Amino acid sequence: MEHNYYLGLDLSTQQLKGIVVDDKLKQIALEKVDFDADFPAYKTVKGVYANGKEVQAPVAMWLEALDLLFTRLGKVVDLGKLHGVSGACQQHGSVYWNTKAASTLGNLTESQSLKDQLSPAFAWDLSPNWQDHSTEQECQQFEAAVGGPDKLAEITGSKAHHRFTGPQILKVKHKMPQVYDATDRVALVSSFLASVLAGQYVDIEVSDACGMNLWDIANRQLHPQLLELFGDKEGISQKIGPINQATAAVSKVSAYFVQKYGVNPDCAVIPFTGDNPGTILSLPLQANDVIVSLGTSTTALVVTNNYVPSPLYHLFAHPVSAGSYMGMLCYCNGSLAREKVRDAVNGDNSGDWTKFNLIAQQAMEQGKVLGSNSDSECKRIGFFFPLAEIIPSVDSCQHRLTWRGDAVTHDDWPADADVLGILESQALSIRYRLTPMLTSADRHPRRVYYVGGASANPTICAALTRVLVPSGGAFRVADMSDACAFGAAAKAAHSAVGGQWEEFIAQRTDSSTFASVTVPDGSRDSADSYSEAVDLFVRSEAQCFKSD
Ligand code: ADP
Ligand code: XUL
Repeated sequence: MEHNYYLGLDLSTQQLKGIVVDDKLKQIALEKVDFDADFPAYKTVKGVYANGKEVQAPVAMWLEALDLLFTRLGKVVDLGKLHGVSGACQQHGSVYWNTKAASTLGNLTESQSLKDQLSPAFAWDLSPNWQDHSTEQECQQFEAAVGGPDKLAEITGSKAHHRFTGPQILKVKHKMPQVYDATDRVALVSSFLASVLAGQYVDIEVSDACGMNLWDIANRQLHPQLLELFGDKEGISQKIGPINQATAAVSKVSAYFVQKYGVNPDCAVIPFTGDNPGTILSLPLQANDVIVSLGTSTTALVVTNNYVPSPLYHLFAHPVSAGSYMGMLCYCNGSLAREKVRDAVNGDNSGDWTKFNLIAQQAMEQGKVLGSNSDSECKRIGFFFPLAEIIPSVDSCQHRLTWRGDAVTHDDWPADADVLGILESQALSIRYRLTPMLTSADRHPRRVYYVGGASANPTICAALTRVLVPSGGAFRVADMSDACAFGAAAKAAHSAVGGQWEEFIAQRTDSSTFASVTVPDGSRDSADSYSEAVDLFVRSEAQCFKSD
């Protein structure tokens, strides 16, 4: 049988990636364009220009990258079989189209490059990147406009963040009024790329819109008081355009790609989303499932039906399932903090995890919880933040608390206790923050999937799993480096057949490739050894971080 193909694009900070899959989501091709290496003329460093607090990327480079990616894909795959394209792009970035854009997009000719044709269609040749943190003044205005960070988080799913698009657009209005005035449409990186593929403006997609600090999630509208900040509510609403909640195709692909690269003229463009929402589309997640990314930093993504916003994390509308959400917890201190403990117990810088794992394994086999067995009065909770932390929002610090009943002392631990201490503390913070978002009867996650560097370590994953107590098991997923491009390809393929997303992705995932996480025997005396530990964790946070 002839298979249709679907393309998922990932326009990230350093590269543009394309994955082609068939309708069973089997990978057919993967090609990449590396911005620094493929386009040295732009002189970007890791894909951006960093100048103090401002971090920006040249939009023309992305256009060149798109032409190059299609050239590369065309060499390895029959693009005539492409029936759909979607994307998952770096979040928060914005692209400023001018009044020439709509007609230029609609009249692209194959005889010239995208860059040559579209460069005159921008009011600004740069796009602020998510690493930009130059919008302090605008962030304060956003929070003040609605009554503070809690209120802004309640409305938009996040408190004000420097990188979020609303404050970034407002800064453009303040600092470059001529750019703002010349702007016909402000796109997110996702809707910008979709628009080039479609040869017409494509609306901003709802999940990615939640990274703007402008979208009122419950009332499904741009929030009027926040729009007021721009002086002209009508004007800014028109520049942003409608927010699209549809998963269906928004158009056919532009004739440019048909004529130049042989893309099937029936190839549909399906709304593009952000890279984090794209990531949750790469695994067979259901409500209450969690991805824990154990990279340099720790990120936890949860699929939830409960909208429980907090200034400490982010909530986004789900990119496919209406009425569902994605919660995102971003911690600064992840692997680096664990490495410090590892080096301390090793007494050297060998980078070997053997001793760290052995100590953790023994503690788990002995059924230790908070550093001691259940009959002991003494319980240890530590905070290991060699870098300033986001959750909670505190400067670099370290605390080791020992509780005996209600009495607490500081810093009387043996060094080895840091091993279980850091793993418990990292997991308890995730557990405490996830619980309100979970709708399962036991308020536990269904499944937990570990990804990223430290997911290679079964002992670390077991220790975290012991705290998180998922009812449906925990799994280590080997390689998620292409997850958001794959998630976008899956979104495109799903759009062609429709139906329930969870069923679609589950039927097309080979779960036998996931490694099951086994928690050592000693931990099984009770199904949830940590239920009481959460309270003590919260009290410990209050002790150490009084203002939070
Ligand atoms: P990034 O988030 O920068 O993409 P990775 O996902 O590659 O990084 O994660 C890198 C981290 O993974 C390293 O800092 C290292 O501490 C951790 N890591 C890699 N292998 C192991 C292991 N076997 N045990 C524990 N940690 C590991
Ligand atoms: C999320 C964020 C980053 C970018 C990376 O809020 O800023 O994850 O999406 O591309």
